[in-house]
Amino acid sequence: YVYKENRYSYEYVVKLIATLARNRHTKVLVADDSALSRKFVRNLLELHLFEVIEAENGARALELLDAVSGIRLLIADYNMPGIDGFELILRAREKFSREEMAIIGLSNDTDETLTARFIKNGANDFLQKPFVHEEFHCRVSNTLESLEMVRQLWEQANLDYLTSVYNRRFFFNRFSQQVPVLGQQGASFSLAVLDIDFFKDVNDKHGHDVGDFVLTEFASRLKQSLGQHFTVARFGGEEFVVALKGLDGKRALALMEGFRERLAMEPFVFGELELRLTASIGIVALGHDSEETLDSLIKQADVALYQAKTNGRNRCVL
Ligand code: GH3
Ligand code: MG
Ligand code: MG
Ligand code: MG
Repeated sequence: YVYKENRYSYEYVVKLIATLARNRHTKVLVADDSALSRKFVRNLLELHLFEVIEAENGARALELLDAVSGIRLLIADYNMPGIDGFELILRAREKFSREEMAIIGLSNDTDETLTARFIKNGANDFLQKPFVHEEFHCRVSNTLESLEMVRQLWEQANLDYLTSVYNRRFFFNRFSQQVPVLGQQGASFSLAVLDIDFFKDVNDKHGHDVGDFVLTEFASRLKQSLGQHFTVARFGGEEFVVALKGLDGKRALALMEGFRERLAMEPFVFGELELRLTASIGIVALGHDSEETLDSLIKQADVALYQAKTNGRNRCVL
């Protein structure tokens, strides 16, 4: 219909359909004290199938950002009583990075410095009220498109391509500076290195596809078993590392023992195949007042892992 009526190019229409399909699951929070303005923006967004959430002031917007997960775009009016658009954006950016959420500022103020100020505070773009329908949609789709590109780049740089858990690069970025600080604070922190036992046999007997399936399933079981609180990374091959922030050696050992036992009990099912697999786990705890680094911790965990392997596999060594 759009194609015929507007004589858009075929490519444009294909892109539009893809965009609409994506928008359907995209949550947008509209923070504006004017009910009329909110309704206007809501209508424009709904025309393009976005899921719209409204906040009548800055404080409510912050509440909703906490309560509702997966908001991809915040449209924030500048003039609002209490927390205004600037403060809202500053506070929203403390919680949501540019990879997670885009922000567009709005105002009917004619102050020419507003655009720059909004963007300096963390907005991706700015729109002057009143705006026309077409401009609004161009800005929104450009902003979301670049958000998607940044997110994809971020994923390619930080996630393991096969299992989607974090990769080595992410793990080092997150923890190499933290470990010395945690050590000085005397905080509890443990690290576990896991290696699947006789994994090469899986590849040799059943092929690489089954090997890949096992790695993916192993990673997701590990993540599920540990919960959101701990960081799981694949360091390469069939070796995974877990950061157990807040856990001393004893508690880390108990947690990893639980995982190891469940792993050994529940076979991996791939079509007709039922594979029983075990893993060996090396654990190290950060000592109090230590001058440990992430590298030194990993080395020690590797030594413990080697012990677990030579002592007969399917065990944890602390
Ligand atoms: P051990 O109990 O001593 O750990 O023995 P193992 O067979 O698990 O260990 P080894 O290091 O000898 O073999 C690891 C194998 O993992 C060899 C390699 O081909 C395989 N591998 C590494 N990366 C991948 C991958 O991405 N996919 C698949 N399918 N296999 C992989
Ligand atoms: Mg206002
Ligand atoms: Mg192995
Ligand atoms: Mg290995």
